Amino acid sequence: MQNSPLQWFPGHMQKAKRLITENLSLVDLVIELLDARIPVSSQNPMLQEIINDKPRLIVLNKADLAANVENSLKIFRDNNFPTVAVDSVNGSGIKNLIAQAKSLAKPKTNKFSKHGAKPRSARAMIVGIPNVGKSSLINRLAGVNHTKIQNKPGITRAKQWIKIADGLDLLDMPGILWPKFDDPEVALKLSWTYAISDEIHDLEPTVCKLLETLAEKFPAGLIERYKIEISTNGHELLNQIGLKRGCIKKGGLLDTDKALHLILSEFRAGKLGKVFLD
Ligand SMILES: Nc1nc2c(ncn2[C@@H]2O[C@H](COP(=O)(O)OP(=O)(O)OP(=O)(O)O)[C@@H](O)[C@H]2O)c(=O)[nH]1
Ligand SMILES: [Mg+2]
Repeated sequence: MQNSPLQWFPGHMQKAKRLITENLSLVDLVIELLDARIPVSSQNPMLQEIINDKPRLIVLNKADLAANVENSLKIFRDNNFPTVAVDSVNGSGIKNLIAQAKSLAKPKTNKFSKHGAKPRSARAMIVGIPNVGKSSLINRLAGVNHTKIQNKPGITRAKQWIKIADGLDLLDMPGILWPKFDDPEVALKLSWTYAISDEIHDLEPTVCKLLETLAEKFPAGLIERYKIEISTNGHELLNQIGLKRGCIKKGGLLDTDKALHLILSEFRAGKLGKVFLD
């Protein structure tokens, strides 16, 4: 069982922090990977403190699944955080990411170009909460599938430098940061997007709340996918979807478990439309 709040007791947080701190001295900048659907909720509360004055590039990943991406970019940039949006699976935004990373490292790399020598490559490391797409981004940047990827939180392992482009090297060991567990609203969003694993919470209230939120903010996706009547009651929505999609037990009763998993997996795959939940 990876990535439960139990895994992240204070000793583990200290260890995660230490691993990042150790690598920090090796890099010129930190790439902070966030989920574009929940760019605030997917931030680690202590990152700023951990990386201190090291240049930071914010990357809004899974932009293909997110609404309001331009607005999110604007908010971060207006607050003086260099920020780009990417889709690590299909590769959109990656060129811009590389350019921005190199540019942020310039003050450091240029120091080595005195006397006309070629500046050394910029060095970066990726950090982010579980399942945000760290391995996918590394693979996309590296252009080869040598990092283990799986849609399950907490499986990243490895360590070496990868040459990404002319002038950019990446540490092939992302920093795994703990998600925000304290605020129940935030924890809910992290469960929906699978930064917190399904085994450790009760799926029914989680999914009902997701359906209520989607019905309120993004009803078109629900209607288009399931051809249901929009309601403000999550159980009512769950029931309608389950029955429509044949999640039925003997005797015609709703197979709740099957319906819950179906909805979560379709939501996470973007089949209910692009969303913004922060
Ligand atoms: N649609 C979409 N899916 C993505 C994107 N990036 C990653 N994913 C998916 O998100 C899931 C998690 O990706 P990983 O790259 O394994 O995430 P990670 O941060 O390395 O996860 P851990 O190592 O478990 O902490 C996988 O199913 C990926 O295919 C993206 O930009 N768009
Ligand atoms: Mg990984």
